[in-house]
Amino acid sequence: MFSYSSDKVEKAYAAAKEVYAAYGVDTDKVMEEMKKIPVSIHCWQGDDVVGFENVSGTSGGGIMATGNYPGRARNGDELRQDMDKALSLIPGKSRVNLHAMYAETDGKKVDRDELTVEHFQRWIDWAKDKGIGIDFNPTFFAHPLADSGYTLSSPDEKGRKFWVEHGKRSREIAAAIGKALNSPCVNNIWIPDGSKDLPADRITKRRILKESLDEVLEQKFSRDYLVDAVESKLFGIGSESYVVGSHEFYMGYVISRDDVILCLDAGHFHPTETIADKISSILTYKDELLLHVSRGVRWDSDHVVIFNDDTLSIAQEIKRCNAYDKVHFALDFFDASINRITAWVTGTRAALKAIMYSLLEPTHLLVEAEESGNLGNRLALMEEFKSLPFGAVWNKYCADNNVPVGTDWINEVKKYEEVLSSRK
Ligand code: RNT
Ligand code: ZN
Repeated sequence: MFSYSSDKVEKAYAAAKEVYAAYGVDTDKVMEEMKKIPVSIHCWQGDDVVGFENVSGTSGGGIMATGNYPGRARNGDELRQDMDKALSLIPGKSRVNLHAMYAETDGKKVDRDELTVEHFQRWIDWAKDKGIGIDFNPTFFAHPLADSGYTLSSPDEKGRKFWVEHGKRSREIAAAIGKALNSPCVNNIWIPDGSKDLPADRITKRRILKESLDEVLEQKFSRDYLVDAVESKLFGIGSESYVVGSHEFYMGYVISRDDVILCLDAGHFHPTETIADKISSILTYKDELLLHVSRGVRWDSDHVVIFNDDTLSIAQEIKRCNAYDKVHFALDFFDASINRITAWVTGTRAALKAIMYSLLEPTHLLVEAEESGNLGNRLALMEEFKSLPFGAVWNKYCADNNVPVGTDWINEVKKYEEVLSSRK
């Protein structure tokens, strides 16, 4: 494989800088801007969404990690070790996204309605040490009380109460994390609730869900520590015919309250529907938005993110709306069939590339063509901009951030296979 010398990186960058400058884009400034746009990396790619609660089997709740690549992280230390490796191959400052199921309870059984921030202290210390932020998610699946298929929308009052309590505790934990790390923690509520076959009554559960969310979100926290989000879905495995928390449901919910934002997951819509065009609509009504950048492939909503048109148009939309300070960019995928570090690094580097590509776009020239009514030029420029020397700027950004340039990181993962293969 080809290894870039620093001389090559510098020379190519100097040439690229000149080209972009001619189009009115300052590449140095773009690299500075990149630093202010953290991508939130989900911990659950590292262990196939299993968690540390010693309940074996699949993740349940309408999602499923397939594959059996060796070396799945089995505890907090292994997961952090793996994330350390991945983070060392990803340029810039990322965030880390946790789920309540990654609580560390020292072998004690602590149910989800009993969790407190102390069960996440190791994560907090680790993140503090690295100077990164943490985001959080209550876990409303992989639990006996989720087996009915319903959690916050459950007509069974005992089950519902349990999940409401879990939701409340998760917000407390998230706010404490945000405070400890001095960076607002995004707490994202996603519930799997839904039904395989046609329900006779769709509305009762939606009404219950609204009530439950109101209860969970009742306590006020400082926006400096906590940002509340709700994530919609169209269908999942075993919830093909009905998902209580649909897009329309949560759109309505976030419009009805100022203090909760919407989460759009790229894999949660009709298979040919993309989320890029939704961004500007939502930002017309809301100041903030959470994205789960993922890749849907047929029935699966969670393939590893790649630098494709969908990912790119999401980034372009954020850039064109001038909204990188309003949109929380998180990743959500899990592939157990390939090296899990490779999955993290590929997906995150792809997302960062898309962000950088969008920042390097001479958008003002596109808008100028549009405003002057020259739509032929708008299209022509869009096409020509696709071959601007973006790769040279990306390589320079990696080099400046002391992470491998080009394909070099793949060797690092290869060396790390030794650690993975020792986990028998
Ligand atoms: C599931 C949602 C959700 C989960 C994670 C594990 O369809 O996308 O975000 O993937 O919470
Ligand atoms: Zn998601």
